[in-house]
Amino acid sequence: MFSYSSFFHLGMATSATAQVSKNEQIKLSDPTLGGTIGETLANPDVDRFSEDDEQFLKFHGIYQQDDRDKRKTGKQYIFMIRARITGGIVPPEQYLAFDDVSERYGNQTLRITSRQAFQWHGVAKKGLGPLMKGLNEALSTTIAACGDVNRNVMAPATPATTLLIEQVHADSRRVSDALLPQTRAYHDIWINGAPLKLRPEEKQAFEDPLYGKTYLPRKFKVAFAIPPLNDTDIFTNCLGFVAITDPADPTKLLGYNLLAGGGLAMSHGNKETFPRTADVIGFFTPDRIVSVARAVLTVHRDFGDRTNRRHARLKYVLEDRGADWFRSEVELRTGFKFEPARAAKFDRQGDLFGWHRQVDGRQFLGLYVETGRIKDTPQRQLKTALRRIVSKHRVEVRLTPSQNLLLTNVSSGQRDAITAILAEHGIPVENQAAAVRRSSMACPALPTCGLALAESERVFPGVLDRLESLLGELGLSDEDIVVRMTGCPNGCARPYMAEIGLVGRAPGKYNLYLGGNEGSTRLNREYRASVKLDELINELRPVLTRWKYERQEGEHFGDFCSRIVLPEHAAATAALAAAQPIASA
Ligand code: SRM
Ligand code: SF4
Repeated sequence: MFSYSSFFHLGMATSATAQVSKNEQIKLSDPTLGGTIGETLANPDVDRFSEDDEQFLKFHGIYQQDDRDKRKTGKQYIFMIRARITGGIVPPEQYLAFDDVSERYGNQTLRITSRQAFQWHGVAKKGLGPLMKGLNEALSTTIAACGDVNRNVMAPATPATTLLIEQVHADSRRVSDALLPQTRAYHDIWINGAPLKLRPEEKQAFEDPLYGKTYLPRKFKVAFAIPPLNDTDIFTNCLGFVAITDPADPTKLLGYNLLAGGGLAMSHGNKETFPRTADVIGFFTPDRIVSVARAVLTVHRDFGDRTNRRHARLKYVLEDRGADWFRSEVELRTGFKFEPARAAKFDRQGDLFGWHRQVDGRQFLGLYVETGRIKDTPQRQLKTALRRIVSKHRVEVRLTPSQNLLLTNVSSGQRDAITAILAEHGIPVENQAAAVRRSSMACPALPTCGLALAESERVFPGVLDRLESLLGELGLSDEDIVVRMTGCPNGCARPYMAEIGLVGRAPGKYNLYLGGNEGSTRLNREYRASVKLDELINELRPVLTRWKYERQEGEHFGDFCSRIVLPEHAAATAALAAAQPIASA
């Protein structure tokens, strides 16, 4: 039988030891991933972890950051903690514990991420241990929420559509569990509070049964989707499972189409890095899902580039070696052949807002959360309202991949009381926000993200205000346009799939992308570079105006841009380039 770990020793990584990246050397120095985290945690005289421990901490779901607003007075270290919440499902007791630790040790906000998880920001070092303990006592975990491992597995959030969702969620948990790293360091440090005292050679002797000694060359992302709803942005994941149902019985899961090689990050000015949508590899039955997931992950483990972290994602393996090679490699590891992919069509994304009936007869409420940040403001006390609702009514919370939230499993007797609590805190359940707002996302960027080149979450509401008034002026207020903004080209809010994507280039400047589609199956393209924040709306005005007058019946903004605006733009750019030598001659 094929052994996952044996393959690793044949892989590219070990044969190229001389050139492997610094991160590879750090992982190899302590495959338990414990580093000296426990010792530093116990030392009250230091406010930060070493550079090596910073890398190990990521595997524990923790980022060492500093408040970039305060850099002028010297670095003030803070921590960001990310939970692992498969499919975004948060039972009521857990939600209350999450809220509690955010109040006590964080910055009094809870941040819903673009992968259905929660983040706590602004945690001081002395609060780190208690916060982690609080999360683990609530039977949650942060292990492998970050780092060169499989991250939070996404699955459709909305319980309204089909009974199939329960089966798909069960499979997402099986995959998530099967891809967890096995090191005991997490448990020893954060739960037992007593890191194992191992000698360096003992640490180096540890080998994870799936990941080997050096884990993956880079992060690995998995999502599930049930067509026609692409709420998990399935084509942007390293590994995607598309549920295929029996045409005669839509509640019967026949199997999954396997997608592989999606990923979004790029670097400005580096053409060797690019966003990529996943390839469709083939169909298989649900009983094989764990074996397929492990096989895809180990292909990444063994063939991913360990010398250059900018080229280390699975998408580059697919790009460089091709989907046919990849299929054969996965088949070799699973021991079965894929059937041809079954027909599957995605035609929409996003969430349902307001009250809806679940398939089991109960109800759920979709709530828009601006930039995913659950907080209290003078106008809207969303955090307090949710705490009150969950304490009193014990409803489940579901996080969506578009940074929104659902309150699920609500009985008809609870519905009016929940609506009333929300109203008391300034939150309507009908007409929660304009259509363009509800389809929007932004990444955190400044002041916490160390990689941000420009603002995102903090300026996004203002950008949406101006876009909303422009759409109003043009009589397009009811139009649903997917808008996403990030503070750098890493693409954490998946801007390259949006109808309008804004990507930070430098302080106050953004590249403007147009042309994503409703089903989120198509990448957009750059339309303007380095646009000043104040100029963004002026750039969009003529394009939106043309859309209003020239679109075909029912044509979405992204489709119009893809059909008309981008080809014209490409032709004009080519003409300009052709004219250049003449002009300079
Ligand atoms: Fe991300 C790094 C936030 C989803 C691509 N991402 C970061 C860090 C941890 C910055 C860092 O490394 O120091 C950001 C923390 C900021 C902060 O202060 O909170 C960060 N990423 C986020 C979140 C919170 C954005 C959000 O608005 O919700 C998302 C957390 C998801 C989760 O729960 O696991 C988040 N990041 C994504 C996505 C979207 C997705 O996965 O669906 C992407 C693009 C898809 C992809 O992976 O290709 C993404 N993040 C990156 C990258 C580029 C990776 C690469 O291939 O080069 C980095 C940088 C890195 O890893 O070196 C990054
Ligand atoms: Fe930070 Fe860039 Fe991700 Fe935004 S897109 S959170 S700026 S890494």
